[in-house]
Amino acid sequence: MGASLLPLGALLFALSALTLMPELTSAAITRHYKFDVLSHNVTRLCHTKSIFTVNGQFPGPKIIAREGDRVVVKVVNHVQHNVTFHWHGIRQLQSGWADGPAYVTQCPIQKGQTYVYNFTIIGQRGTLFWHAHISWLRATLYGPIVILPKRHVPYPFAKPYKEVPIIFGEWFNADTEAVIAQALQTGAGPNVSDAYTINGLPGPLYNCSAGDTFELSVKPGKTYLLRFINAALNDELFFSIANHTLTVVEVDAIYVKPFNTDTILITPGQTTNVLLHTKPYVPTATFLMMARPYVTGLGTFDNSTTAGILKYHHPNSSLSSDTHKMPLLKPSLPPLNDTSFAANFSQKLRSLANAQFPANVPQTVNKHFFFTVGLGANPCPKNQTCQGPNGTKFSASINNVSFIMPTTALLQAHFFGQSNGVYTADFPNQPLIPFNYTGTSPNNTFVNNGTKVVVLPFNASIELVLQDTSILGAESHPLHLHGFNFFVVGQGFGNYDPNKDPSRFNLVDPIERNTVGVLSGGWVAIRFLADNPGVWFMHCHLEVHTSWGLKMAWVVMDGKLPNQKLPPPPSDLPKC
Ligand SMILES: *[C@@H]1O[C@H](CO)[C@@H](O)[C@H](O)[C@H]1NC(C)=O
Ligand SMILES: *[C@@H]1O[C@H](CO)[C@@H](O)[C@H](O)[C@H]1NC(C)=O
Ligand SMILES: *[C@@H]1O[C@H](CO)[C@@H](O)[C@H](O)[C@H]1NC(C)=O
Ligand SMILES: *[C@@H]1O[C@H](CO)[C@@H](O)[C@H](O)[C@H]1NC(C)=O
Ligand SMILES: *[C@@H]1O[C@H](CO)[C@@H](O)[C@H](O)[C@H]1NC(C)=O
Ligand SMILES: *[C@@H]1O[C@H](CO)[C@@H](O)[C@H](O)[C@H]1NC(C)=O
Ligand SMILES: *[C@@H]1O[C@H](CO)[C@@H](O)[C@H](O)[C@H]1NC(C)=O
Ligand SMILES: *[C@@H]1O[C@H](CO)[C@@H](O)[C@H](O)[C@H]1NC(C)=O
Ligand SMILES: *[C@@H]1O[C@H](CO)[C@@H](O)[C@H](O)[C@H]1NC(C)=O
Ligand SMILES: *[C@@H]1O[C@H](CO)[C@@H](O)[C@H](O)[C@H]1NC(C)=O
Ligand SMILES: *[C@@H]1O[C@H](CO)[C@@H](O)[C@H](O)[C@H]1NC(C)=O
Ligand SMILES: *[C@@H]1O[C@H](CO)[C@@H](O)[C@H](O)[C@H]1NC(C)=O
Ligand SMILES: [Cu+2]
Repeated sequence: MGASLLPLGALLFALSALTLMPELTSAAITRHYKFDVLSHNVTRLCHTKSIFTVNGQFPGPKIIAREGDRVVVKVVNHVQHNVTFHWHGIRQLQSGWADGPAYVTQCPIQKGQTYVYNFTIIGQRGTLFWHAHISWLRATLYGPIVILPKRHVPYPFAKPYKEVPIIFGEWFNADTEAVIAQALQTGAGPNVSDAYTINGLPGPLYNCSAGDTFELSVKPGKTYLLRFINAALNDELFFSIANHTLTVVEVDAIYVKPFNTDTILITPGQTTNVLLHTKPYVPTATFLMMARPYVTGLGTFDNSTTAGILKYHHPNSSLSSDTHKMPLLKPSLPPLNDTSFAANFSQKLRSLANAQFPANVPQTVNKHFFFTVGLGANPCPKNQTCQGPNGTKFSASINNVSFIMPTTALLQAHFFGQSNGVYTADFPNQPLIPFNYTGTSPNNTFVNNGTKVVVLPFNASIELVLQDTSILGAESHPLHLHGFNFFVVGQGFGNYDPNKDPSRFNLVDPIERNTVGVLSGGWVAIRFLADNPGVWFMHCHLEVHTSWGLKMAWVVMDGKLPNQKLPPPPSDLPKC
């Protein structure tokens, strides 16, 4: 088919689609992984419990690939619980069947079943992570994804001496499935975790945990690339290393304009790469690295601190210095509720926006959306007493719709034209009843519910304002969008003002990412191009809020050209 037969519009589409195609250089390879989902007994804080693992590892195995590579992960589920996996932040261009959220893009992999996730990493390099995407199984089923640049393509910063993934988690002595089941039954907030972890280890600040401490042993005068991932279920985290400055160079697999900071803030679902320049000499001290939560909600939370140790060893000796006699220095972390730190930190994040790594911010918008995000309540069933606010049950919603999970996957229903009875396409573009979102809450805090989606034409340019509400307490919500990166073009406190705020949007070098913290008592504005056909989940990455219904899905239709269509599902796609 000659291009000259196409109308000009279609030709432009074809050209822009071409630039999205993977560069099929001989260097691109297929990386094969096998994930056996197993139960294992693990001991932390002197408490042994059975957890789900991949291949018996906790945290799970690291996936390493280069930009352009294909990744094939064969999952075999050996446990009683249903499972799915999500490759968090991977764009899944035309591979929506591999995205993973249960009942959104696939039915779960049941006991004894196998499913092969098969996708190509296109136009991304940096740190991401994988995690289970059903109920609260991601509590222990998670691990890093490291995407190296294409061979012979350097980082836009000095080559680090070593690279170290550092993945934060949340340890519960209790069974996390029992914790969320109990909370949904009683209507109360779920029991909180017993510890935060660094690479699965709580560290020395907890009882019975000093032996489970992450240690980073470094040489003086070197640069280390630390790849931070927040895989905690329900908590944003501040992190700092005593007496060391961190240079942020990448978030969510997008390079940023480097900046120095003593402390980073990382929400669940976010990743942050930093350069750590070690001191030019071997200091006579060891240094704690510590993480503790940033919390804005009114509920109880785990206010504990996880710690690891940074220690130096002599470059020409395999012997570490006698660290026992040395002082152990602690970093100082911001107050647990430091929202101004959160606002300032996110302001500092800017895309590189250069010729090699442009910020392709949509300059015009086809469709505007305004979504409130926040908590609410469900009435208590008549024969029960509930332990949520004022005897109700906790809930959460977007535009007052608390999302009900379907019993079959949305993507299958969409692809085979069987949406009837599964979902409706009437998700509201804006709140049905406007109110003062960050002022005094309305008296009626009950939410509506449904399995509602927004349907978007292919290549629509979207602007979405996410507005926190103060219902049952203003709170920071890390919103995660599947299938896309978006640009964070604006943020502010209070209510978004559609007349004044857009004039201050940054359409030049805004940060591009997949998870953004909606400011507590404020809003963020994001833009993205709906260039990926499929069904894409969007939800708060605080797992408790997702469980309460703070989630929805976008259905992006196929485009006209063959390479703008979602291919049919793989033959081993699980059935419901
Ligand atoms: C884990 O511990 C329980 C109780 O202590 C025991 O019954 C079970 O066999 C152990 N499981 C594994 C996989 O070792
Ligand atoms: C993965 O997908 C590619 C492209 O569709 C296909 O050629 C390949 O056979 C698949 N691999 C596996 C193991 O399913
Ligand atoms: C939650 O905490 C309460 C109070 O400590 C306890 O009674 C309950 O058993 C816990 N629930 C779970 C599922 O561990
Ligand atoms: C660590 O920082 C503290 C406070 O800034 C300073 O007093 C101390 O000398 C530093 N120690 C080392 C070993 O760098
Ligand atoms: C954490 O919370 C507990 C219980 O509310 C309180 O006793 C303790 O002082 C708090 N710890 C910190 C470090 O804030
Ligand atoms: C943060 O917490 C401190 C101590 O609990 C309190 O005094 C302060 O008012 C809080 N700040 C905000 C912004 O909520
Ligand atoms: C309340 O009613 C529901 C549905 O009618 C029933 O399933 C449940 O067992 C009842 N609960 C109690 C505590 O009676
Ligand atoms: C509970 O009800 C009281 C009295 O009606 C009201 O003042 C309060 O704001 C309510 N609390 C919540 C959390 O809804
Ligand atoms: C909304 O509530 C805030 C806080 O009470 C108040 O400052 C603001 O004026 C209110 N805005 C409007 C439009 O009423
Ligand atoms: C909430 O209820 C109070 C007392 O019943 C009433 O004075 C107030 O106007 C109500 N507020 C709204 C926003 O409906
Ligand atoms: C959905 O809302 C209806 C009406 O308020 C309520 O009866 C039902 O329990 C809700 N369903 C869920 C799953 O919350
Ligand atoms: C697993 O998923 C299937 C399909 O949705 C469902 O029918 C079944 O009840 C689930 N099994 C468990 C143990 O949750
Ligand atoms: Cu949330």
